[in-house]
Amino acid sequence: MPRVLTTCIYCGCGCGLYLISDGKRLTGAYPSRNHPVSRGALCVKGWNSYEFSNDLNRLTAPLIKKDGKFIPASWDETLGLVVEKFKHYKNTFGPDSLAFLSSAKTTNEENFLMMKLARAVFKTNNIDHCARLCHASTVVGLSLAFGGGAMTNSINEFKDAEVILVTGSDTTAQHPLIGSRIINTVKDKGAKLIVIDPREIQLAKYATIYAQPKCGTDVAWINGLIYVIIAEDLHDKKFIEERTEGFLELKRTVRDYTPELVEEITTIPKEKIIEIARLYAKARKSMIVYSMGITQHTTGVDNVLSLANLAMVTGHIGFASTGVNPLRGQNNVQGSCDVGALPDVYSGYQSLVDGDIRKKFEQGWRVEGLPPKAGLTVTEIISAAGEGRIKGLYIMGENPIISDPDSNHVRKCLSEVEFLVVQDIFLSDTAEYADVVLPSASFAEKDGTFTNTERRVERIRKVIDPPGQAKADWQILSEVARRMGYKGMDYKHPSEIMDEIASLTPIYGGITYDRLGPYGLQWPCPTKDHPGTSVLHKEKFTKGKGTFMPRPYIPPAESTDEEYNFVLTTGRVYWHWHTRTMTNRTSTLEREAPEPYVEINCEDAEDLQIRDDQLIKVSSRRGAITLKVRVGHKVAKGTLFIPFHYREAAANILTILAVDPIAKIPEYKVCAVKVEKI
Ligand SMILES: Nc1nc2c(c(=O)[nH]1)N[C@H]1C(S)=C(S)[C@@H](COP(=O)(O)OP(=O)(O)OC[C@H]3O[C@@H](n4cnc5c(=O)[nH]c(N)nc54)[C@H](O)[C@@H]3O)O[C@H]1N2
Ligand SMILES: Nc1nc2c(c(=O)[nH]1)N[C@H]1C(S)=C(S)[C@@H](COP(=O)(O)OP(=O)(O)OC[C@H]3O[C@@H](n4cnc5c(=O)[nH]c(N)nc54)[C@H](O)[C@@H]3O)O[C@H]1N2
Ligand code: SF4
Ligand SMILES: [Mo]
Repeated sequence: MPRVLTTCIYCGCGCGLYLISDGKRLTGAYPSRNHPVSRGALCVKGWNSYEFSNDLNRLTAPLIKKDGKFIPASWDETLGLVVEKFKHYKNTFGPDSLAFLSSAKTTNEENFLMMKLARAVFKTNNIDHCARLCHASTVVGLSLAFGGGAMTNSINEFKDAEVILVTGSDTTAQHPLIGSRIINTVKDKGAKLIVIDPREIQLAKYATIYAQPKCGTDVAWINGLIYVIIAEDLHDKKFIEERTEGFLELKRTVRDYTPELVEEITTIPKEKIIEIARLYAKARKSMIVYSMGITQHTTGVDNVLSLANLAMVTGHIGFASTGVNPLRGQNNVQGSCDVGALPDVYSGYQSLVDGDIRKKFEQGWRVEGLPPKAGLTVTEIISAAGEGRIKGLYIMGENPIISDPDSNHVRKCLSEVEFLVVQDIFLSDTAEYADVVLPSASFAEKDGTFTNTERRVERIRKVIDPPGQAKADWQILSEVARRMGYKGMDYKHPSEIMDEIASLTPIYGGITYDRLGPYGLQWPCPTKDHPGTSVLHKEKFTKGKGTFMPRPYIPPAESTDEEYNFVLTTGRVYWHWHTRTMTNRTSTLEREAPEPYVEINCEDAEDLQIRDDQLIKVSSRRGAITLKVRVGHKVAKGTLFIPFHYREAAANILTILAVDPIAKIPEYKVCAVKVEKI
């Protein structure tokens, strides 16, 4: 059977896998034995990643909505309509009446083209993507502290860590191949694991210390650890002196966070705070791993800054098996940020406020007048669409009806926007609201690159043809540009787009398809002979000195009260992917987790007289859903957990549209709800 080496479509681990086909359809997938991440293994999603592409419900023709019904149309007619509408809005209401949501499911080349289309052709910076909902706090926070917002170290370094502190990351479920590395290091090499998570996740079983904080109290316990570290003289004075600034301010801020106070705020026993501080600080090689439990808060940036403080105060950064390691979620969310699908930067995080950089892109793209003002973020775009400020909205490979906070608000906004284009591989819940739907090729049907969580730029390769008239996203975007009269977006192959990215983006400067080989290259890779970089901030931080930015503890936007007396936190399960467009079309995955549920603590279940599997109603100030309960010990008393995958009982009907003031990330991890038996 023909087999092709490619990269998994699901998570940011970026496993290498072979797809097998019979020439027409995909028939299987298996791991690459020598790949640096997968090393002969895949998780269940990787093994089954071939199935959804074959689904009979794939979009196969462009669709135009007429009298509320989708009618198949030609590419010519459909793109003609898109360009006519977008041109009209641009000319009548100005470029900022348009907005673009890009996609971390698509390639670097496609994200680069979407931002080029928005900026060079339509002259707006209203472009963003799901990183806003995900690691926006990381991009802002780690840039402020270190000068760069990416994972500081690499997956292969987990094996030599002495201590691994995991917080707000259900690693074995969401980054399984990293989860198994962590478990192996603990079991085979005796590394110590610290897990701090409001849910007793699988990794807690392997932990030397497991602590269960109240949701949304992270700054408090992190400041508490730093308090103990300084009080017990465990801080790295040489590192602080030589490589950082702002230590005195840190000292001043954390001196209030005694273990007693921290216990009061977080419910973590004070002895545990002391024990964790000692364990993390005393080891030479301590790694911090975090994900959405840290970022998805109105204090997301504060949380990230606090973790950066913790790493710097102990000197646990700048060499192998240390660092602050945000696990990036989508297969290509790292890359979508890297190539500039963000409202305030071009590719390589180059600021669009900087006139010289704008000039460089104007010359590279042969255009004039690139807009200098930062654009709107995801949630701002959706609200602006509802208010009529955005007239034309182009969504590629995102499903905000299910994934954005406060779904009822999103539904209202998307039903009111004048003209909505959705480009997807399936007719998603969001596509139902569209005026025009454009059918895309899946990851198995095109060439390109994804960048994984450890900054590894890897190839994906075409295995089969797309179904019907579906086209690769980069081809569709190029065609829109061409029809707008722009001549700078004709490419024969995505490798030419990568050459353009490299020419304009210093951190990708040395990357070419020829050089990527089977296992990719890790950026920064500035020149054609550079081998790539596994550890960041080695001799000095990207910004020079690392900056301590201490933050006080601030409670979440919504707290519980007499009526809404439960804290709801939301997240994911091992078997499903986000809005389930792909995993609900994969038999093995769908069989394992076919329906929505809410986790509740045994004591609460007893108080409320509800049994396992019983249907209950959960409501917030935004809406209500009905779903089955799972009674257990995973969450503490007073807390509920709902996976947000299921349209049948969408968790985001309940969540709150409150965002971090700087990163604009929504507070998906805390809101107040009530529970009723039905
Ligand atoms: N199977 C599967 N894998 C995925 C995905 C998927 O949909 N399905 N999505 C991918 C994407 S895009 C992402 S971003 C990642 C997300 O990966 P994770 O961040 O690991 O996943 P989540 O389930 O969102 O939440 C992580 C943890 O945060 C904890 N948590 C909740 N509230 C708090 C809090 O206040 N403080 C702290 N410290 N922890 C808290 C939860 O209990 C949970 O264990 O996963 C990626 N991998
Ligand atoms: N309550 C709650 N909500 C959350 C979160 C949470 O923890 N709790 N997490 C947030 C996070 S971290 C994230 S990343 C977001 C994810 O939110 P989304 O990005 O909206 O979720 P996905 O389901 O991954 O959407 C990807 C879409 O791309 C389509 N697609 C797949 N491949 C291709 C392709 O090659 N081309 C095109 N054009 N389309 C393609 C899929 O069919 C799907 O419709 O959800 C956020 N929402
Ligand atoms: S760990 Fe992530 S990249 Fe690897 S096979 Fe599983 S979903 Fe795919
Ligand atoms: Mo994410």
